[in-house]
Amino acid sequence: MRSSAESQSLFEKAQQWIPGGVNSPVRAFHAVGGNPFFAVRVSGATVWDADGNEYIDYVGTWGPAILGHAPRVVVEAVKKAAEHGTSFGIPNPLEVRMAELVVNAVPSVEKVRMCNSGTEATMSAIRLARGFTKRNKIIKFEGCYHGHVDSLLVKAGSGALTLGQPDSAGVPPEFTSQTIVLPFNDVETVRGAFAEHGRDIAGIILEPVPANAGLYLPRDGYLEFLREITAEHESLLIFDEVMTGFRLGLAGAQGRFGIAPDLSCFGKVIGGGLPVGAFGGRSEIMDCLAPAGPVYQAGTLSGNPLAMAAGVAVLEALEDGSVYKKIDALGQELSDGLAKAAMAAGVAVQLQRIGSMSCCYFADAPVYNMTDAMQSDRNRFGKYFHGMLEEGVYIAPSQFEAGFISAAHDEGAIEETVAAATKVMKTI
Ligand code: KE4
Repeated sequence: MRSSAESQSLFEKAQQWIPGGVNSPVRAFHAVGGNPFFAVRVSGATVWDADGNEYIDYVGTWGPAILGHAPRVVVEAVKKAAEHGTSFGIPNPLEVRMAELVVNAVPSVEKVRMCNSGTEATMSAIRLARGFTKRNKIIKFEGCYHGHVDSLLVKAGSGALTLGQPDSAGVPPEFTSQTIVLPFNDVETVRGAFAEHGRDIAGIILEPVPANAGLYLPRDGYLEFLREITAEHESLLIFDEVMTGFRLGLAGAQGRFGIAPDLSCFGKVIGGGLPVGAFGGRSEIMDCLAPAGPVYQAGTLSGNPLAMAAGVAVLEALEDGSVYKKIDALGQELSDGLAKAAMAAGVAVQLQRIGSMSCCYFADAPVYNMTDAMQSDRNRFGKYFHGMLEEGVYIAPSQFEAGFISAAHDEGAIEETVAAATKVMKTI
């Protein structure tokens, strides 16, 4: 049995001063039961907790750690940048280099604005879409999570779904009255929404690969359909690539699926683990942003030199594409191994994967939307989570999250993980 005395003591103290003892809900283990461990160090594919336990980490700080934790290139870049100051609030060369890297990597992005989180990125992209089109309605999809933006916290995914609170307290109905929520992967309801509201729909925002209700893929032709119907009605197609951006390839999901959205949101990977978000798109849209245009958006720490240094180091390390080849191959191996483990134990699972992102649903049928995902056996998932933790493997503490492989994972880690799953699946 893993020792947890120090983490327990820290959690008791944390709960005195931090709501729920955590600074982000999904970390609290509510979906899987028990109390969270407290991390004290991460490196490569490993996390160490306050009691000295170590785990192979498949959460990767929820996506940013694509090179693994604390990669030398990032640590050195941040150290060097810190010697020159931690914040300027003045334009700096690193911001220009970051913008150049993003624009060169993502063909649909001609200009990009940095901010400090994925939430800020999607919130700003929505405002920009409304300002550019002079329309108000936004379509989002059940189970997609775009950060804690008031108008998008409606049937959201991730922690909102995990906590069974798809709609959040504190959001007045007026704030969501312009949000149309539809099932993902369903063409007819989108057609119906445009038939009813066509000229008032500013845009559609979606995760091109929804990974905040587990992970499911767009059905063949679905993204192309969204691209066509938004173009036909002069609405904007907004890809929330906070998770998939620079994770599924340099051009993210839009590169994999060959779709050019009008706006894209980024975060996670582009910050190398420091607080960063970004949104970008066609110049004619982006130039509506202050100070160039009438849509206001700002941030004290936007383009912060430390965050830019970390992000630039990561994107430059990804440029030759070798990391993607490695993590995609390891992703396939992991999914194949877990499928074998489940089969041997007679446990019904749906292993759903794209590149280095995956999810193991405890379900009998494939998952294509939030309704399907809700059929998964969350009780069994909780047992699996804790069983894997005991075996030294840390997966996301919720059925409604995705797992990530980094360039620091190797065959050995995958073999260890599959061996653990083979043992644990027999006990749940
Ligand atoms: P942040 O504000 O947390 O940086 O990004 C919000 C966001 C926006 N869009 C997508 C597709 C996202 O996945 C996220 C954040 N993802 C969650 C994990 N599913 C962050 C983890 C957390 O909330 O603690």
